[in-house]
Amino acid sequence: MSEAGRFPDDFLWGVATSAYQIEGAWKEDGKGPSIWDTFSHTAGKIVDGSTGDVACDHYHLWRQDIELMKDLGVQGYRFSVSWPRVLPDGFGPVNEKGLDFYDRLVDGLKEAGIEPFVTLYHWDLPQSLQDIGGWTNRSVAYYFADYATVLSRRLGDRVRFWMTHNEPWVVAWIGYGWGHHAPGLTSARAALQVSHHLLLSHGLAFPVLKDSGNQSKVGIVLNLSPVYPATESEQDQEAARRQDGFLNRWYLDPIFVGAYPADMWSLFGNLVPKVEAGDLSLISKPVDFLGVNYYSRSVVADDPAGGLTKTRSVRVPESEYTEMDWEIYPQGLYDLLMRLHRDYRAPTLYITENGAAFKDEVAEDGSVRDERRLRFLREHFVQASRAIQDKVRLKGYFVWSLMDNFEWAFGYTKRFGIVYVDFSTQKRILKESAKWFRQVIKENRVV
Ligand code: IFM
Repeated sequence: MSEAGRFPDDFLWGVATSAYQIEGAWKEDGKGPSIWDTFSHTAGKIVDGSTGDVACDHYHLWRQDIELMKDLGVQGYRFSVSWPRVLPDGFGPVNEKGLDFYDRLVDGLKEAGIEPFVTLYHWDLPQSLQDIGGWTNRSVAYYFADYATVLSRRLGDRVRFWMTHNEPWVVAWIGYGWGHHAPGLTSARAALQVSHHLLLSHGLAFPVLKDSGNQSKVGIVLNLSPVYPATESEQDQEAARRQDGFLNRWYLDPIFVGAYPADMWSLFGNLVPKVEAGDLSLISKPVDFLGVNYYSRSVVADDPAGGLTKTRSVRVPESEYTEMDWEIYPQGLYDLLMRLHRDYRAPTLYITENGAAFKDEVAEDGSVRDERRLRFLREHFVQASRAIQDKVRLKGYFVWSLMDNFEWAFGYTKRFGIVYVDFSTQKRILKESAKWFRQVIKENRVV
């Protein structure tokens, strides 16, 4: 790559979504309930009282959504499969109609020349598995591997790129540690055990997906956030190291080093998970790629009253923040990619999610002028291109998200899409950022 901001010829541009956030059809065609159906139907859990019952109605509108992607010219589409749509009880009899949906979707994408990137778990655990303890129960990791077998047998002749999990840190801490996400538990011990079982399930599913034919490439997606100390003081630097251990190294080390970070193991004390012999060697089988979800950095100060890691997040007054109140810090993407390259000798990398929520409005002329999102994406693309120039093996970039959708505990109050969705009519409108992205893809450079 010579010219700055130009991407390699084989670079893949895509968009990402997840099943619960867009599909709707929550109890159609034999789908079983997921923990997110239960959670969103529980009063007080979602800020606007909404659910994913209908969401973007993608289950019915998927053809139109493929047309949208075709129009944008994306080369890849990252989506997730709803486990309870395929296996209503999490294991046992397959729901053929549910599996047919993904079969048709994959065919449709292939016909449109769009490469499917399939995530197996993007948070919608079958409720029946939660009834036996969810991810705190080691058996669920084995059920996950069986679920992987079902998918690989049915889709493995056409799907080349598989991701076992999306953001295990979020599943563990926000779902089981702090209770803001399904299943709504609040136990640090559970969160750490869940983290381990998620990684174990990745290790168990990995060979299954590798065997699915078609030279499949298998990876995992982590939410990673470079951590910076609030000041240069030794205490703050130590605090940053702990926070990095908590957010990043607790997942990266088992996968790339085959061990949990010793400093964190001792910090967690008697909360550490039960790990059986052989688990870490399964978890550390070399992945074909790492999926990186990057949204923001983390700036922390030492704080003895600051929970497990004894840290406190610090706001940066001169920075701009998104609707999620996440600091916009494009340079963090470059720092993160370089660190993965340097410290972990990461194999192929994909940015599997990057994007931002802003207040979008439809103007009188019907357009949605989301200049801030456009600027956000442009600045992050520039950092990605810098990292490639510095030899990082970054092979693709998926914008989160194709369209506005159900943003978990925030319901429909946060819009991340490059396509606007009017949830009362299901009308889709390309935002300005989407039109600009189309041009980036066409020219394969930051325009
Ligand atoms: O919407 C989520 C997605 O499901 C996982 N990564 C972060 C996104 C924005 O919060």
